[in-house]
Amino acid sequence: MSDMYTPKASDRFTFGLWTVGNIGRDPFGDPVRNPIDPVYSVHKLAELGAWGVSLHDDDLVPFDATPQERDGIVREFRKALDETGLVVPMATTNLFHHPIFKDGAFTSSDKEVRAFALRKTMAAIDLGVEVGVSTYVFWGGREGAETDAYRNPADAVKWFREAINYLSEYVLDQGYGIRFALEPKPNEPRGDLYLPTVGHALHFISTLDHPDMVGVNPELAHETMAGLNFVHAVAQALEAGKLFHIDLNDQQPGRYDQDFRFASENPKRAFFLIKLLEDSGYDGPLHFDAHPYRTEDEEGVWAFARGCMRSYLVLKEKVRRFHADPEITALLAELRERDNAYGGPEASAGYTSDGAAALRQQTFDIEDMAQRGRRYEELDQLVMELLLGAR
Ligand code: GLT
Ligand code: MN
Ligand code: MN
Repeated sequence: MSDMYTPKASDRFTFGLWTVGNIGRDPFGDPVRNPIDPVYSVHKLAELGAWGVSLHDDDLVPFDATPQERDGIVREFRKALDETGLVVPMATTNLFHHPIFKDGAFTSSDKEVRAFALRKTMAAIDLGVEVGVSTYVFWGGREGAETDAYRNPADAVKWFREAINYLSEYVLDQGYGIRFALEPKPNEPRGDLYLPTVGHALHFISTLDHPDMVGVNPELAHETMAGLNFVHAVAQALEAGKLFHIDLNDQQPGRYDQDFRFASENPKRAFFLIKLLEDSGYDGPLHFDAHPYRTEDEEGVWAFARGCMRSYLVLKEKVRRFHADPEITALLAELRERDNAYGGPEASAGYTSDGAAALRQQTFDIEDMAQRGRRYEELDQLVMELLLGAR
């Protein structure tokens, strides 16, 4: 069956190999699904209408593979990409699974571990470039602590910076022409992670040697875990020109990292997110970093993947209808007209001492300003009725 919500390559949907390949292990239970061969995932995702896949080095090439094994695996994988037309816009390093990273990778207190993490990442960047990536993600899953009794957290930030600076130079030295995207998360698997939110990451980027090469990869679940509004985080990243990539999924606040199917928990938030992305002209990958429920077999995995993409397209259509809805557009126009009626001195004109003097002299009708209703109840209800299918 195909309808207007059937995804196609031009929709730019991508999935991590680790998402559809998630075997449903959790801290309390063993895997419930068999591992899926990346080559098979590539074919299945292409069939479902995805545009690309992303990967950790270890998703494709096992940690202990020999160079010959590695080359064979990469050859087969590239063959699958050629056959299907799927692309790999993003890759990343697994710096969290192996026991050596138990106290961090770039921020490990152990200097030798920090050096190994750097070398592993260089090799993973080489692999990413070999499969055609343009963005390289850094998620510091183990970059954090349960206790601050030993490591000074400021040293951790410094080591993190040194690693990103080093790897930026590596990329420049190799002439790779790729960009980095930092992915914040407040906690899990560590008690607390460094660079916990998009805001922290944005400031950190401004302290780097090559800030232009580095942006963010915000994840809906992660900001939501921190109790924050993901749409606002993405807006700030966009406004700073730093939205290099995005991880779409869903999440209830105050829970473990649920990584639910996109829009399955809070479709209204997802609607405002899509509205922001589409209205801003974001043209990067729409990357799903979510997991099928642990209850699912393989069929459920593909239903999950299809569901992520369909929900995006359904809500994108709602965004189109929002902009075309006569009642909504009339209300917006009315509000805007009144909001912009003021013609006196203001911040957008920039500061001049004459302007500031004029502002001091400006007469404001405080009573009238205080009385103005915002009509957001009306507007939000129109949005709700649109989402609920009543208009
Ligand atoms: C891991 C994490 C994700 C990150 C991935 C990239 S791995 O699944 O939960 O949020 O994006 O390292
Ligand atoms: Mn993620
Ligand atoms: Mn997550």
